[in-house]
Amino acid sequence: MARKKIIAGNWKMNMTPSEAVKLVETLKPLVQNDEVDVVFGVPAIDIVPVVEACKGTNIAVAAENMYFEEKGAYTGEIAPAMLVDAGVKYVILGHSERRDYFGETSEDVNKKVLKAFEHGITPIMCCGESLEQREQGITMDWIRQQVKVGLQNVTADQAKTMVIAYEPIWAIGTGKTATSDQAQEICKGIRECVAEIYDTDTAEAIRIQYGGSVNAGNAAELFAMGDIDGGLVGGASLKPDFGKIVNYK
Ligand code: G2H
Repeated sequence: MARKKIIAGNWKMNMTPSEAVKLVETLKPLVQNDEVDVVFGVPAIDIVPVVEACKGTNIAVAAENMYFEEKGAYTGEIAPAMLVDAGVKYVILGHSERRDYFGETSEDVNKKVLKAFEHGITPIMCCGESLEQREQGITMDWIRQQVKVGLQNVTADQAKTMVIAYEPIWAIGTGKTATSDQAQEICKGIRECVAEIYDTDTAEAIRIQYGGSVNAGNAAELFAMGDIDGGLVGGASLKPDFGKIVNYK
């Protein structure tokens, strides 16, 4: 079964609401491609205007984070039901910036993944190694651990619908992209890990993105690899180049 590519922008903390709407207007005509799923991952305050601006297009909107409780006294957090009500379809969870700067653990990520499924939001669960871990030769062990913990109590049927984003930390926003062979090797390893946890059908269905300095010049080569089902794109998703990435072929 051929997996549909999914190409998601991760705007990070970059656009005010009015800038976000302008960016949507710029990108809308450039990201028309029914052969891929196109997602804009946007800051919480941009979600409502961006969903509105994307109405009638092929673009789905993702949140960049979400809390794992239903509601209550969690000042500053965003509940899953709030995202659903605002029209969000995906949520980026466990990005390395959240893990490194805000202390998110794989256990937290797992709670969020389960809660997202409860609310019908598709998780884009991130994993990735540091440069130090790569140099120590423990990349795959580390990522297998992140994936296994992140997927605890997720059913096979749920896992089939979700997205895992492999993002080597040393390639994020640095301009250093993993080579297509390096990215393929780890994405294949993640798929094998999913097959061990569940079965081959689940491993064949789950979509695995590569993220880390994806740009208009390297997208085609990365996305041509057998186990790379698209990309999670940071810096280049804020520019018209994102249209070239979506239409990478
Ligand atoms: C990795 C990526 C988006 P960039 O964080 O998730 O960002 O493409 O800027 O490296």
